[in-house]
Amino acid sequence: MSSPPPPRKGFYRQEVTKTAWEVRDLYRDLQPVGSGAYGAVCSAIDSRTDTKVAIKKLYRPFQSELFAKRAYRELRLLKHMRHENVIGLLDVFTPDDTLDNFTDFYLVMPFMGTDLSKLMKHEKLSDDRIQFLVYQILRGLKYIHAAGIIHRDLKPGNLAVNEDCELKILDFGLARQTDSEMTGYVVTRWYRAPEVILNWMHYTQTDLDQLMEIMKVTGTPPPEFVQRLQSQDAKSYMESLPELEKKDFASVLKNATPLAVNLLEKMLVLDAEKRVTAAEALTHPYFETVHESEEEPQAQLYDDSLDDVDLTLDEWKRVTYKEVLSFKPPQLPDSKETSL
Ligand code: N58
Repeated sequence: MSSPPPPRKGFYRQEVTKTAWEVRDLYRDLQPVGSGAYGAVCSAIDSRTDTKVAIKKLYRPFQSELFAKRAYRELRLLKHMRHENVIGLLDVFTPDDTLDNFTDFYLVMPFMGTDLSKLMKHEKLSDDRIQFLVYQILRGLKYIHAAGIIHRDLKPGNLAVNEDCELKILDFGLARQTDSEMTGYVVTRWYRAPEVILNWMHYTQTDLDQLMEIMKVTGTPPPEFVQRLQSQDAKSYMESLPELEKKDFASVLKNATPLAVNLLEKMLVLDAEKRVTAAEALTHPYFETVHESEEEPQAQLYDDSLDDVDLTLDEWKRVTYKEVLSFKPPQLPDSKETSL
């Protein structure tokens, strides 16, 4: 048997939990942190800055057109994001030296130690921390929305947090949620927006139960809302419901401060067209004490024209390879020596 070719210059090979990783020399001390159907993640140290990074290796991204489209979209989305409160790319590389040999690529991003789901399990958050976290979520969302992107799976597990309580929105998406993981009294289904249930779900009992839980608080919507629904099934279901009145939020949210209740009344509106936007919510008096300058990095519109097209595997490879090679790293903070 012939031995495998040596690693590409500037790269080294290492086995991590039974898979071969081939990464740039500058990323040291690979440690597995998670895996799923779509890929695996390691932490590593970026030896240029001595900072911890997360490296995602996609699992056989070109095994099918569907995987390839997903991989391409993730790369494009991450390349686009440049905001403190949204995960962004520090680097992307492939150990493969030509387009013909292109089979793998690796995404490098800042390492985030925990997420809001874990944080909430371990400790009770103070009002001040909640305010700072919600402020950062809305700043990130405002940016994502300004780019024309909708996050359809915003939940505590997709809100990464570090030791300094700094938050970044991401989308782990390492595996698809199974139907059984979405059934019963489980948090995985609590964070679905009503419009996601009404527009994208298949009206299984679980989806409808969740929608009912929402409407027990928000009340059932007026007929003009039901008329606007796209699906006839959704319309018929909504028309079959008895009318429910909106609850008084202050009596549902007994521990929330009056300003927090007032903001939540505006955010938890069933009809997305009547709900406050992230940008509007940021101007709410609840944030008066954390609101810094209005100066925000302006989002460029994300070009999604390739997100919904069908390409052959070779075409997905070509466009993805081109995106890998054209990546320009964000400005590294100046080292003490060069900034003098
Ligand atoms: O977050 C992603 N991908 C991603 C982000 C987005 C939005 C938020 C811009 C819409 N879409 N998609 C597809 N990928 C990703 C997330 C987490 C890890 C790896 C990749 S793992 C990790 C990251 C940082 N620290 C620790 C672990």
